[in-house]
Amino acid sequence: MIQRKEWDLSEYSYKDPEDQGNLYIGYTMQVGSFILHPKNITIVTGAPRHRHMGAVFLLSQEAGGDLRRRQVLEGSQVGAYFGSAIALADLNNDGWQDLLVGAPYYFERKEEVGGAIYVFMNQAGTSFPAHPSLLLHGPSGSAFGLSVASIGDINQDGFQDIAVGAPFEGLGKVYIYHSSSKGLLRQPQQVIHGEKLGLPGLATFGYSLSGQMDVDENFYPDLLVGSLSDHIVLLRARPVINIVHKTLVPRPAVLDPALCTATSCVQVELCFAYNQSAGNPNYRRNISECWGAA
Ligand SMILES: [Ca+2]
Ligand SMILES: [Ca+2]
Repeated sequence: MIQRKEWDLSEYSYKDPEDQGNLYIGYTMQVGSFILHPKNITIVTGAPRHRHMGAVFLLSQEAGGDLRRRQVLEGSQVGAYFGSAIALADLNNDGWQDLLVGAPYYFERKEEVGGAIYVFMNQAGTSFPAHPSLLLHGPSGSAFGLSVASIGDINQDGFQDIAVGAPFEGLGKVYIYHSSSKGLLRQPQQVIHGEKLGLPGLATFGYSLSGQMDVDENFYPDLLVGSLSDHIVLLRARPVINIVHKTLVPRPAVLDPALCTATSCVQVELCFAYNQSAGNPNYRRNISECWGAA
């Protein structure tokens, strides 16, 4: 690994003590703090051919340019390509980054399962459990988990949300999951179907994902979805609006056609106010509207 600093390059290398070769370490990679240390960064990298089952390596930087192996999370099925997609997100909001690992070729023949996401909850920076706390599956042949991304808090409830691609399910689907203080919720909150986007030629929708950017500046993070068919789709998160007061007052309350004029028969006054969770503590906007119509 080469890390660019301000003016120079720092080179760190990892030498596998078992030297198996061809494990494809570095196939995908995430770097951050609050993984195994509050300040020091941990490198999380997938090796989908490790012992034919796949693995995710957690490495720390050591003095002298070495990367030290801190933990290895291993896949559970030959050929599932465990570790070919990874994402970090603090799902339960305890301050520590949790880990999601894709295994898109996982299958269970009898249950018609194809593709999996393993969810590993961080044990307060000490380590990750060897077995996932939650295993999500897609349908047969979907390659569910070929992509996974942390997409920010799209519903502004204080918990990070996750997108998972299943690019071979029909024209491709993207599953949106919310989380809570207990971690990721098992049932998807939303499934976005490539078929319903009405884009001619679209296929393999959800092959890649990139989240957390607010491109339209409405304080909600948006999501980019890639494909192999020359399409990139931008999905913009909509604001969550709560109507807090509303009144509807017709005058007169009882209509008398004899009192109608040529231009007016009844007057209606509609008033309402709403608030909007914007996720930005500096965002303040009081909006109230009042209309009268005759
Ligand atoms: Ca956490
Ligand atoms: Ca959320």
